[in-house]
Amino acid sequence: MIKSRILPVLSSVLITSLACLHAASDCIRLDKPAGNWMTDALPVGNGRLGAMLFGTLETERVLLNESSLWSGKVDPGHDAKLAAAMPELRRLLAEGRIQEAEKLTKGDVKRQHFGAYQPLAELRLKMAGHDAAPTNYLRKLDLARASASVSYRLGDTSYTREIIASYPDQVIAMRISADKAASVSTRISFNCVHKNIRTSTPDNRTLVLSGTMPESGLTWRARLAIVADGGTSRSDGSSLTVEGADSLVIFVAAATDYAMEWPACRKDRDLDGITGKQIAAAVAKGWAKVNASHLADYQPLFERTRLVLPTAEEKEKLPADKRVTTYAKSGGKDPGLEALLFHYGRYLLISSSRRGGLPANLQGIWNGSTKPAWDSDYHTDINLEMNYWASSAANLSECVPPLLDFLHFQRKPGGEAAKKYFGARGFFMNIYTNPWGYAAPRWLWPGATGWLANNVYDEFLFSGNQDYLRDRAYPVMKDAAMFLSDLLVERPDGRLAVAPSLSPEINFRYTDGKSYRHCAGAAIDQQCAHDVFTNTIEAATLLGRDPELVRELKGKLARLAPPVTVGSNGLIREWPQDWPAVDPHHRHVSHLVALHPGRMIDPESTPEWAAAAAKSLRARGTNNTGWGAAWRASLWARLHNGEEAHARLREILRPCKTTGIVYRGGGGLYANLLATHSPFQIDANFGLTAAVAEMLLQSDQGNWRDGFSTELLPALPKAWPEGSVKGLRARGGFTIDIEWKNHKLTAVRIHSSQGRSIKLRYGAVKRSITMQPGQVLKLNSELAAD
Ligand code: FUC
Repeated sequence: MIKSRILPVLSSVLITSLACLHAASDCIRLDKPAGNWMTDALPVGNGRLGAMLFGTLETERVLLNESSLWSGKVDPGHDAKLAAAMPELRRLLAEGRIQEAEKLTKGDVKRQHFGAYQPLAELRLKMAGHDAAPTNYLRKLDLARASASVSYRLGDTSYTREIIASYPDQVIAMRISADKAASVSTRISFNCVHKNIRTSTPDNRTLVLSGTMPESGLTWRARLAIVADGGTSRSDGSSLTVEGADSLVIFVAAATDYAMEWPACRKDRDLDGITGKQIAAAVAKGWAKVNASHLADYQPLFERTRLVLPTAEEKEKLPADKRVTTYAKSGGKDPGLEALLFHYGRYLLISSSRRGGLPANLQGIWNGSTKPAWDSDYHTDINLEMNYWASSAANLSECVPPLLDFLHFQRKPGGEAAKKYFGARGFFMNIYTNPWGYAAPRWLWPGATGWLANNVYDEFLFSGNQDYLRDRAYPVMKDAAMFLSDLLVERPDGRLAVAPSLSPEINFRYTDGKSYRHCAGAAIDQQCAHDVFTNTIEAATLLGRDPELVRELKGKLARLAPPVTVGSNGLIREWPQDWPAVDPHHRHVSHLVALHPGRMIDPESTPEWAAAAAKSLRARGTNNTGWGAAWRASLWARLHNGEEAHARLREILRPCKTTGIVYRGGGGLYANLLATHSPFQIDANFGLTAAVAEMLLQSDQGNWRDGFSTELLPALPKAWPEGSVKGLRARGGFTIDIEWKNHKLTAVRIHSSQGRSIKLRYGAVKRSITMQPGQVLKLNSELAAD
């Protein structure tokens, strides 16, 4: 034990000086206009409203999104035959009669009105006098200010367009300015691909677009207002025209009548009133104050975590697409780009997931297509989970509420499905779902609720916020635990296994040489059940709740078929027997949930499992899709293998050349640094941030009562000889800053919000420290007080 020293928080910030020197590293620069929203346009968002700036000269295009604008409608998808067959199906699986059971899984679950996440409209600005070729063209996304901009020179006039999405004011705001008076003339309109729309211009400064989605009747509104400095403005029913202004500000508000309320999923809302108020308030405040409120809201979130990986200055000035190409060609020699992507993941999460909106979907909130890949939905077999891995470790609790709201909502349709199909308590979530609460078991995979419940418990372990645990996380955990408890069947050996069960999206080759999917007790489901039972027992005990459930779960845990087993080939078993994978290089590595994000496998406490996990990862191959690479980076980090983790990051940091769906060998980045599967799928942006955090700090071993072992720089790759990170979180309510040089730790700063004990570890050096709430400690490379 070392003696602790209380230091004032502000005076002991180690890293700020370094961070200030690296302002350029916060920018994604591009040297040409966007041709395509997906690959080139620059995203801003306030959690609910998203916008993408094209920076096109003559006709500026800004793609607009609202997080609840979905096609489709509530779709029960009921299949009475499957529901009736379920008891028999579960019995056959329990007895290991795979072939007979598989036949009963071929039900007829409907998926007729699932819908897809929709773009709202495009804002178009037809700029007068913009037909010449520009000079000094620069398009830039400034992560530190959460603003996208384009600047260029035409003749002797310099122009700038800047766009932000404000959370406090709930508007998108855009400012167009020039360095010569009366140079801003433009015609403003909405370009919208939806049917059932209507445009109106109630006055010369207001443009309104109204729409109704055909299947659900969901109504929506986009309201735009302009504030011109000088010049004149007029309207014609579908556009506004500004002539000769010195500068121009455009505010856009948007809303739908969607509500996360089951079963209606809609609520009477005065959309004109809501958007009208938002616009009036923004107009009254003006650009400067709206921007100031935006920065006051955004910057504390963004700035609380800062990673510095020194890099050659000239690299920071490269256009992002060239920078990625240079990185890939040089075999990864630009740590600053990796740091930029770490920050980009945080930026994107702050921009796509704030209280009051839906959680970040497969594309966050940025979609320009009526038929986006995988409907830009919520996939629960890795994607939704991965979207929220970074929120805990990379210090963004404020981004978690939409996920909790969504899960609370899903408890209702999912509760009906649990009862109807499985006769179970709790709730079921299909492998994909939507804001319409789609909960029909198209896939007979019951692990989603457990996996997501473990995600949200993890947020408590990091923050230590007991109100959050009691009111938000625990009800979800309890329902998930009861659901998986009720799904257990007894195998002939007396052990309990989840049934029906499968390993998402991958089949096994059974003894008859044929491909099957369903079994009792696939590894992922046993692992999710083990973790959700353990976590629920821990949480219920802490909260003094549900003693009977605790007894039940303890009993089930004692009889649970082992969640982690090693097969005769030395790999972690994915199914209960040594059945080989039909596709041994499949992108999903579901059987390794126990290593990450789970906490069962660890190089020190379970070395044999860790060796089998490493072997399993190698066997699955490299050259992965975006999220596949990001997950593997976190998995290798947990195995303390910084080189493999870094190699997986490098798989993400390469140019992506296609916008089509690629299942194998996909991945990479577009010019706007959005990650791809391909096509664009935001999980790898978030997953990369989580993986980098995991490489620098790990606190997975331990529990809330006894504290967590917290490992500094557990998977530092050779490519990062020097650097610093500020504001990463460790389980137990700690925030940690780390500096290193020549691959060695040089300084640590720890802040405790809860005043608990922490077992610190750097290589062979270990120290246990008990801290007071609010205490800050500075330690040296020997983990001694500095
Ligand atoms: C899962 C993955 C796919 C894709 C989709 C959105 O189904 O297997 O690769 O990421 O989600």
